[in-house]
Amino acid sequence: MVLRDPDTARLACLGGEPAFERPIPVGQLYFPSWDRYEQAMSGIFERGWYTNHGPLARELEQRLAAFFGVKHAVVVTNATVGLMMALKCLGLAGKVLVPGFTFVASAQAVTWAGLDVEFCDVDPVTHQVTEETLTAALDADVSAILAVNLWGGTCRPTEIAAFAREHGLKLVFDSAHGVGVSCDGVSLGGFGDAEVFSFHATKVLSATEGGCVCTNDDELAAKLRNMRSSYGSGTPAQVPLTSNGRFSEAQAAVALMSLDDFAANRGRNERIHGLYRQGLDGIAGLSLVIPADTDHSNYQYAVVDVDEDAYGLSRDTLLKALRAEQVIVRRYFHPGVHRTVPYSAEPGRWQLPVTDRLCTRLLQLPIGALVSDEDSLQVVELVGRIGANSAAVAEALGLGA
Ligand code: T4K
Repeated sequence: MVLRDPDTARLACLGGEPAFERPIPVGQLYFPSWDRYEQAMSGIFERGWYTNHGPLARELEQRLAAFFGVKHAVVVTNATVGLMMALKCLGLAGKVLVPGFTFVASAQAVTWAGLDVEFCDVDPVTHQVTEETLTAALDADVSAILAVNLWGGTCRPTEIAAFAREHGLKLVFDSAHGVGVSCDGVSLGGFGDAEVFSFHATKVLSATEGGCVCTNDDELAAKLRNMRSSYGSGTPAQVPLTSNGRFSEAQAAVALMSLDDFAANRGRNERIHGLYRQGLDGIAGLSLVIPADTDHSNYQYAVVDVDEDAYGLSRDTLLKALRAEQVIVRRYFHPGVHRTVPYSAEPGRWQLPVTDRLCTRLLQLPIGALVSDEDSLQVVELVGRIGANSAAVAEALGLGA
């Protein structure tokens, strides 16, 4: 990434040139070199087999099962479809507990599966669901929990699984952020009835679009494979509906290369995350969120908590000032899912003070393939300079300090 001279540049929101010549986005965007991609694609063209459980998709399923340490890894079009299928295959009825602080897809999948969403809050420090936040939302109509492992951290899945067992609830983990993450030495993948991972381009393990459902339950795996397409595959199993959640050979080729590169890409993320942490430590009011309860994170996101009083600017003003510099920061998640359609049709039904508060404070910084060490240092420098000029920045952006 080419930087303009940081010493002479004025902040872009104060009339200077953007610090970066090209946008640097949030999102991992780790992709193989063109040569490797071309070679993989030419193999697919030679075989003339492009989708419908081809050899690369089958190889990927085997390698993923070993990677996650599970009996079955069922690859699917994306994590959203994987969540919908897992919930549907479990034959649930009534309500499913879902955190309000998550990506909309978590709750939408529950609704698509014909179930009712019951939102719960999250822990203010870890941002994850806990036994306490689940208990506060639990009632007799709840049949399952959709727990989310956020940010490359975990919600302590062993404890959540014990809670689900104690209350006779099914348990699915939305581990869209959690590829290669472990808790107490155990990899995510085998917890609960099923765990669902995302291989979107913005994830550490990428298939461009993609995901997988992991389970140790043979019957559930057979159902998932039969629900994944209109004609089923593998062991026949009765399912209430079929769909098209198939994985193409092109997706599988990219995912296999991404799996080869995973350790290196994770290591690179760890380094950038460390640089952000070190740099932000010296800026009042800002702190980098450490992925919760994991001994091995993938550093899927670099999440900053903005304390407006101490930093001098709100999260949203900082976001605008950074975007003016071509640092394309995001505010995951905003607003809380309970405030989005269709759930917002019942205003006031869910009181989620922690979720609401986090939605105003968190900002994701660029991390992944397009971010060099130098870029991350430059981002930290910009964040410091924006804070040091808080009054002028607030006035220029018209947002109030
Ligand atoms: N559960 C959770 C907890 C999730 O976070 C997600 C998805 C899911 C379930 C569902 O997983 P999938 O069904 O997607 O497999 C992004 C991702 O699309 C989404 O996968 C992710 N989580 C969510 C948190 O973020 P957007 O709408 O913010 O992405 P987008 O397109 O704005 O991209 C982010 C940045 O990356 C932008 O600055 C542009 C840049 N970008 C993106 C793409 C796709 C590129 O430069 N090139 C690209 O190809 O949702």
